Amino acid sequence: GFEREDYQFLKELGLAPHNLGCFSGGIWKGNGPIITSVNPSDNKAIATVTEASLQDYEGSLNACVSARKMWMLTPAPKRGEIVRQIGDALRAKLSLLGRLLSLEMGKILAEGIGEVQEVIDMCDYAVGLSRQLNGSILPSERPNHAMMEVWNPLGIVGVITAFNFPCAVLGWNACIALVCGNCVVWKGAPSTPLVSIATTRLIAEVLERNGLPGAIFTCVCGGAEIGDAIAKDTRIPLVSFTGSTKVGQLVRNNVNARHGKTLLELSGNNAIIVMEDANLTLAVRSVLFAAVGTAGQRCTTCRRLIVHEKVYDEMVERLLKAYSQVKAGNPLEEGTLLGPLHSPLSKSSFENGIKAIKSQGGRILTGGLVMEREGNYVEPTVVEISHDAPIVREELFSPVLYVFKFQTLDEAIEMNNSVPQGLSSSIFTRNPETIFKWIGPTGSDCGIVNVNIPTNGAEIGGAFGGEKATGGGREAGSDSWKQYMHRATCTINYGSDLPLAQGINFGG
Ligand code: UN1
Repeated sequence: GFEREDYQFLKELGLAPHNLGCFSGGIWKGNGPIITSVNPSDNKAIATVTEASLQDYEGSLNACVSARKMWMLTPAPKRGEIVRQIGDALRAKLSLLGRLLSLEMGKILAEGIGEVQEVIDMCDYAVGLSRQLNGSILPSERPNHAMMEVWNPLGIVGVITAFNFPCAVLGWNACIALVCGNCVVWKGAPSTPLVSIATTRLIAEVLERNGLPGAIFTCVCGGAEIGDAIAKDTRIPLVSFTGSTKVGQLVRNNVNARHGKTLLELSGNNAIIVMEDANLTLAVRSVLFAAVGTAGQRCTTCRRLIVHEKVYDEMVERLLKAYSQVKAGNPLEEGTLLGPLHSPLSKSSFENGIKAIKSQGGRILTGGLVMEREGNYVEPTVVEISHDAPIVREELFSPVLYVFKFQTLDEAIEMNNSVPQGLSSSIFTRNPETIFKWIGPTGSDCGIVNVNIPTNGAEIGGAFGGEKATGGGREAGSDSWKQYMHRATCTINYGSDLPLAQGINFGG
C-alpha cells in the first residue's frame, strides 16, 4: 500500500504504488520507461508508472483498427448512452478524482473538483449531441436530383493533452469524439500519469460492463516519442493537441505531412482591458482569479492588464491589496488560493522570466521571488513594463501579470491584438458602444472575446480555442463536433436522365 496516510484514497481510484500506464485493447500493460509521479507541493514521489513502449503503442493501434468498424456502426444515440454512463462513473468519483487532480497537478482542490465537473458537463453535452449530429438537405440545380450532407465518423482520434488540465481537455475531445463514432487514443502529460490512469479506469469499466471492446478507448502514458508516433500515424485521421505553440508547430508539421487533420489548442497571452467606466470591484476580482488562479498555469490565464489612465492608479492599488491577501499553501487545504507551480522546471522558467523582465526595464510592483519553502511555490507577481518589451510577447506559464496604461479604446484594442497569440480576452465597461466595437470586426482578434468576466473559466457550451499562434482549433461546444467527423456531400440522381451540372453537354 501507499506509505503516506493521506495517499490512501488513491486506492479507491484503482491506483497502487506502482501502476501500468498503457490501456491497450482492453488490457493494462506497460513495457516502456518507469517514471515517478511527483507531488508539486513537496517534490516527493506519489507513485510510479511504467509507460507504454513503442511496441505497446503499435499493439494498441492494431486493436483500435479492429474495433473501429463496430463502433462506427453503433448508432450515435447508443454511443451517447455509453458516454452518459461515463458521466455517471465520474459523478460517483467526483471528489476523489478532484483530489487526485489537486495532488498530482498542484491546483487547489476547488479547481480540481471543478475540472472533473467540466468533464461531467461535457458528458451530458455529448449525450444530447448524440441525437443531433444532423446533416442537411441542399437544393440541387438538377431535376430529379437530391443533394445532402451526411456526417460520418473519422474512425480513430488522437488526443494529446497537457499537465495543466489533465482531465478536462480529454473530456472536451473524448466525449465528442466518442459520440461521433471514433475510437480515442489518449496521451496525457508525462507528469500527470495518475490522472490519466484513474480516468481511463472509469471509462474502461463502463466499456467492459457494456460488453464493448476496450480498444474504443486507449490510454498510452508516454513522452515525446509516443506523441511523435501519434502525429505520424496514418491510421489517425485527426490529432487534437493541447500544449505550447512550439510543440504544436511540430505536431502540425508531422500531421500535415501525411495529410491528416489537426485540432490545435496552443499558447495564450490573454489581456483584460479596464475602461474608464468599468465596475472596478468586478474587474479586480476577475483579474485576481484570471492571473493568480491555477498559479497562472491556464492557457486562459490573464497575463496582460490594460487600464485606462483615469482609473489606472485606483485599479493597481486595489489589485495589489487583493494580491497581498492571497493565501499560498497546500492546494488540498481549505482556504488556499495559490498552490505550487507544477514542476521544478516551471519554477526555473519563472526565475528566468523575472530576470528577463528586469533586464527589459520591468518594474516589479509585487512578488518576483520564489518562496522559501519546499515545493515549487512562487510569489504572485505584478509588473509594470513597456508593452513592446519582448518578454510581453511570450507565454510565461506562471502567475506574472504585466500592467499597461492607455488613453483611447483603439489604443487598448491594438495592444490586446499586438501579441502573436490569440486565445482569450476581456473588457470591463458598461458602455454598449464599447462592447459592440470590442466584439465586432475591428475589436479583439481572439477566439474568446468576453465582457465583464475573467479571461479564464470558459463554459463548455461554447467553442473553445483561439487564433494566430494559439493554433486555430475549437473544442468543446457549439459546432466543434464537426471536426471529429467526415462530411460526405452526396448527390443522388433518382431520375433516368443524366443532366450535368453547370449545363455541360458531353454528348452521349
Ligand atoms: C487550458 O488551460 O488548457 O477556460 C484550458 C478555462 C478552462 C479551460 C482552460 N475552462 O480556463
